[in-house]
Amino acid sequence: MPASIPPLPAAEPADVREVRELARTWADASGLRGWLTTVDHKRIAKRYVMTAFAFFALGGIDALIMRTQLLRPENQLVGPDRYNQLFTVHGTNMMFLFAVPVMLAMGLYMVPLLVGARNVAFPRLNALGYWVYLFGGILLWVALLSDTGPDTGWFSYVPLSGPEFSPGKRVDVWAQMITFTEISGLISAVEIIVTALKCRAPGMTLGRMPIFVWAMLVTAFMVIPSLSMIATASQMLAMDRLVGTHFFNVAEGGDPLLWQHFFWWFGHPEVYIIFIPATGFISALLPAFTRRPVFGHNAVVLSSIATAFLGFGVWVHHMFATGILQLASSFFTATSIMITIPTAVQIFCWIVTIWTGRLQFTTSFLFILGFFVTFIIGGLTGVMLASVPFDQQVHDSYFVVAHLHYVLLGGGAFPLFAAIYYWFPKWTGRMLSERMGKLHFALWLVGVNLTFFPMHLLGLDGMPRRVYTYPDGMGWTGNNQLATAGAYVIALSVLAFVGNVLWSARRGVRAGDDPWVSDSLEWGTSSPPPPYNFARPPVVQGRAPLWDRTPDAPVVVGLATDRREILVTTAMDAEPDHRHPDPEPTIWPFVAAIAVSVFFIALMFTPWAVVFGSALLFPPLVAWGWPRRPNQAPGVTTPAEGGA
Ligand code: HEM
Ligand SMILES: [Cu+2]
Repeated sequence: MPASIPPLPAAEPADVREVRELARTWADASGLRGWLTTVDHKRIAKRYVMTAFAFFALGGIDALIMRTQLLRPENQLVGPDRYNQLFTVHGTNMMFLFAVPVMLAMGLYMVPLLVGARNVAFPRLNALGYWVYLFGGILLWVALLSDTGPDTGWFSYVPLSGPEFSPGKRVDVWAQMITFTEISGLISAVEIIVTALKCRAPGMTLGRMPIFVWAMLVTAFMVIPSLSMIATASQMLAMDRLVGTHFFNVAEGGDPLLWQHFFWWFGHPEVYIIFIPATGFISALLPAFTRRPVFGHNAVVLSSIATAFLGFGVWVHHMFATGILQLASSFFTATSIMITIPTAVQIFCWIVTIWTGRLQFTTSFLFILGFFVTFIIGGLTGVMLASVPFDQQVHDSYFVVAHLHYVLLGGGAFPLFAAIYYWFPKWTGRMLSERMGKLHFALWLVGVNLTFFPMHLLGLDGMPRRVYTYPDGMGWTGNNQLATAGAYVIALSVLAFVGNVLWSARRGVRAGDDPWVSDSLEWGTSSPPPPYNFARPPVVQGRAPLWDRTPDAPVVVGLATDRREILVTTAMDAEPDHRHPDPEPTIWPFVAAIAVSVFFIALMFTPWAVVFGSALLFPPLVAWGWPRRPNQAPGVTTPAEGGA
């Protein structure tokens, strides 16, 4: 930590005329047209985050209905058929429409700012990703409201989800909505990988790349094999259901366990796709609230990478109850326990950072502390479940529901809220209210533990998961009442959060450009950032670019101001390589997303959709890539000038 922090921001202000021209070049059209055509990563990512939170709220209402149903034994609020749809849509929504997209969206917003870039690598593709995600999400919720909600659980095991036991369209909705969200997730991953590797500011060698960017890069590399696996598997399921293939049909030589392997080869890494960005938030935030760099930078980065590799080697721990070979069970127990090692290394590094830091007890920091408590409980029950004899006992019981929520809420939602309190001033120029924030935190901490802790006991008492009611006299009533009360406390806490966001966005204290006196580049431009992020991209001199900056720090000059242009740098050392034109706003990704939606939704009804859906998709793709006249697409790739 520097003794005195050099004046900010060094990357600004460039010459007034230059800035005015940049503002004109990077401006979106006004009104609805601008809204539909924008390719600004910040606008798109903000939309992603807000949409994901809307899905979180819907999933929360769904959970409240389930918890209200389970308040009393023999309750009749919802029947078994509706309850099946409720838990399936809740789980599917929370995983596919909330947790993964919100994490990737945080990356899409913050990675370009943290590496000093003007935009993500492929801005139009990014826009397509958002629209496809939105339409897929709407499909799921419209289906639930019209009594066609998927009802075979968020992992849709065959043979239950096959054509024989699940006729009708419910499972087709599930299979197609998976495809929608996975297209969008894969797009986000490509954006993040290329932006992190090719668009870093000069001087930001890989060794100096912020831990958060590492975390997003590692996550993106996990997304590619795992989400493409589930997208493929869900299409295989759809084909079994719609055109009579037999991938999973035993009678015709297929194999239902194959589905489970496919699903969990995606499903376990998915947990890390949620958790690793969250670890990135913690590493990004701690320096501001402990006033020191994160202890063990290299160890934390290497642990993320190790987690990613090991994360693909544990999937069979979800299948211990299927009668696989004992040797296989032992192997996957070992890997599952092993994967706690890199996570523990990270947690110890953070504890040292906190131990030796000068602490600032902001709401953000409280959420980080809450993460430690909650996530560690989930981690410990995870180690218990990794042991086969224990898992055999509590498989498919409420113990598992308790475990998975402790991990997902502790390891995902707590750090996410911390990050939102930290970056909200970056996005809006205003602070979130600390008083409301502390109320939100207190209710959240109490609510989460009150809801999910009793579920451990219910599970040990033998209460199965996915049951719409239970008989009196099982001894389950008291703990169910606690859990339901907790769910309402969580709802209050979310209301406090939403109220805080709505109020603070308009009335909050003005933040200034760098309210936390942070170390990383995103705070080196104005808050909120201009559409082009940095008038003159900075040149990085150390791991904590703002703290390490000398007063005479150089900046990048020579990028065009009269047309959109970004600087491409080399992957390892971030040396200026060439200037690259950045595409203009366009409507075609939006139109293409509509065509994709018609394609996949019609596919639930007829295989001919492949033919006419492709025909429909062709024109927008052609228009999207149509070359523009030379004077509109200047300087294809010219060598960089200036630079450092
Ligand atoms: C915010 C408060 C939440 C509450 C009160 C809640 C409550 C519930 C309830 C009651 C169930 C059904 C249990 C059963 O009948 O077996 C459930 C299942 C589930 N929840 Fe949540 N949940 C919440 C948040 C989340 C979040 C944020 C995620 C993911 C990030 C999540 C992921 C899941 C999954 C994957 C299932 C399993 C669905 C299935 O059995 O197919 N939940 N939750
Ligand atoms: Cu797992």
